[in-house]
Amino acid sequence: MLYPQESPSRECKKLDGLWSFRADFSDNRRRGFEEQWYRRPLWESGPTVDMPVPSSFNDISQDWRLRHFVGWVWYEREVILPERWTQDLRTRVVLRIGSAHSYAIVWVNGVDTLEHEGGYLPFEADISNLVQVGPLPSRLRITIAINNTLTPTTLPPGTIQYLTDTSKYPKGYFVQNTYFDFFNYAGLQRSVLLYTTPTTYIDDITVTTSVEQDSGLVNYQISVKGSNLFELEVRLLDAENKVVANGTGTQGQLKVPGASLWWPYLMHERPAYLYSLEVQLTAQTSLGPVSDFYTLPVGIRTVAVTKSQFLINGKPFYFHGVNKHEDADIRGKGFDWPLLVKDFNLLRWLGANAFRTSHYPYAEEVLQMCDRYGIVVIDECPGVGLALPQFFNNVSLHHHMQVMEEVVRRDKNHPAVVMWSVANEPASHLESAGYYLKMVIAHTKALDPSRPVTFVSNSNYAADKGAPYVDVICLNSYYSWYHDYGHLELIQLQLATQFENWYKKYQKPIIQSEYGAETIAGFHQDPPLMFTEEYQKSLLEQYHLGLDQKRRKYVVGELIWNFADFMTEQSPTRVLGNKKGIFTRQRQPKSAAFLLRERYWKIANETRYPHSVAKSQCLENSPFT
Ligand code: GCB
Repeated sequence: MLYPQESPSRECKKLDGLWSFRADFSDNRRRGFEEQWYRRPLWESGPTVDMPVPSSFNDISQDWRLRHFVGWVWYEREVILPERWTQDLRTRVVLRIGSAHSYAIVWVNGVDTLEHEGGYLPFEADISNLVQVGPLPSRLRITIAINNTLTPTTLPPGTIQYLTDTSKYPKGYFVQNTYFDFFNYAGLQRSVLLYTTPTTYIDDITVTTSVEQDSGLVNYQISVKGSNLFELEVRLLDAENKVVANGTGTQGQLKVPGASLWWPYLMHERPAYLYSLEVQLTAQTSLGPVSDFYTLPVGIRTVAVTKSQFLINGKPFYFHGVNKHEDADIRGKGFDWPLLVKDFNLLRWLGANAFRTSHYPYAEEVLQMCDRYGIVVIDECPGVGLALPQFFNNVSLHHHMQVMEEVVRRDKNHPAVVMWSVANEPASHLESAGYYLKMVIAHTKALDPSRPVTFVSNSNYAADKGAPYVDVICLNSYYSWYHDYGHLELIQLQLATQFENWYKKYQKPIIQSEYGAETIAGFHQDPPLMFTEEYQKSLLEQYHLGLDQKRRKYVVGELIWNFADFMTEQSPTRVLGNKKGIFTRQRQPKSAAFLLRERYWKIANETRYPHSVAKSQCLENSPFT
């Protein structure tokens, strides 16, 4: 699924802004369907409120019931289309929803148009038939019903628990149980937009790259829909807009002698080099000729895994980075440009070269920034909270595979994405989980043979049933936090044992994919005590000593938990959310951020190519120091 883009043949109309909104508070949450709220303007069925899009709906209003709402919410918006969209029958009009968590039904002018299961991923429908009827039906009413309920077969899974003791709970009382540690924000959290293409159009482009001696090879495959009578021209342009290779047809290989490779941030003096692949389609249709243009950024790079290394462009790559969440005050998981740019400025300040999209695929704009800034991504699907045996069933497995298809289809062309993660902390000691993970991983590898695949484990090395199928072992451990809390002196020993056991058994590179400590900004205590900034720093220091023992051997990365504080469900162990951030939720540094920054820049200077460049140069010359 190509990211919507303006071009000489395509127009985009973003529907960001205020939508009408109504949560269905009826007992069975189905009044909206019973009364068919999609048939008429939403306000005619009852009171509506203004709701910004993109945003989660939870933290916008003063109504506590909305913050914790479980069930169907309704969004509606009217749009006026330009005449050329509705009158020119060579134009195809598409409605695209960036994400709707977790199940969505879409009506256009009251007509059932589209359904989608799963949040965090885009879906779209050709609505030309609905808008190109009769004289000027240029006013369009879009209604979107979204259900945020998590069940044993959604991803992430959850359960609905009815509490039936009438001495404690009112009749019909239920709670949503989740098995992950972030707030289940919902709504239209990414942009909704309309875009056009010609009726014969470039439907998809798949690019893979390799390097042969001095040349970069760009393999492309283009899918065209709408007609079989077409021609395709392909041009590859360098960063100065000079054509460096060209081709024709639906597939081919472009050779770029002396190619500039895409390198991660701080790994090379010229990181994140991007070419542009310009695709031009010309076709004959019954209504006359049409053309379509699409430009895809392309980074030429290779990824490979050995028994003990993660290689990018044939050189050992060390992930020194973070885990993130899409999370901020008020907007929840709603996409926000200022937040995005601030986060990338912080990542670069920190000297981070990578992050994991814990625990779901992030907005496409995030990955585009990663391509442009050289921030390497472990792209994780929403396979989080697979904690109970009943979650490993065939329906879930089928859905999980479908989700991986959608993730790979959306993100396959990003050079920044170097590995897929199919799950976080599944109950991988179960036999059923072993089979399940084997199937999802095999499916993902078949979808994309060019990238390694992993899942993130917190199981014991001897018990884990999924590890045999991964390319890289990713381990979460919280020594001196959830185990032996307060005993910082045990971290090095326990970490060494963890690494040695796993490496001895599997002989695969290992990433410490999570470690960290809950820290309330402004809490201080020396000698360090839990929850203080000093304790977070000391815990990190102990981990770093342990990591350095194995760093040049087979440990290929460390990702702190977490980049920033983030919201969770309420619980006695969470103080307004998870506070393991090295930045606060408002993106201000805790003391640990400075410690990590010193470490990451030091590691960056040690692992930079070509080595002939003065080692301190990247630190000294960086505009971000
Ligand atoms: C984990 C989870 C992450 C949690 C974190 C914590 O292992 O992967 O989602 O937020 O621990 O802070 O407990």
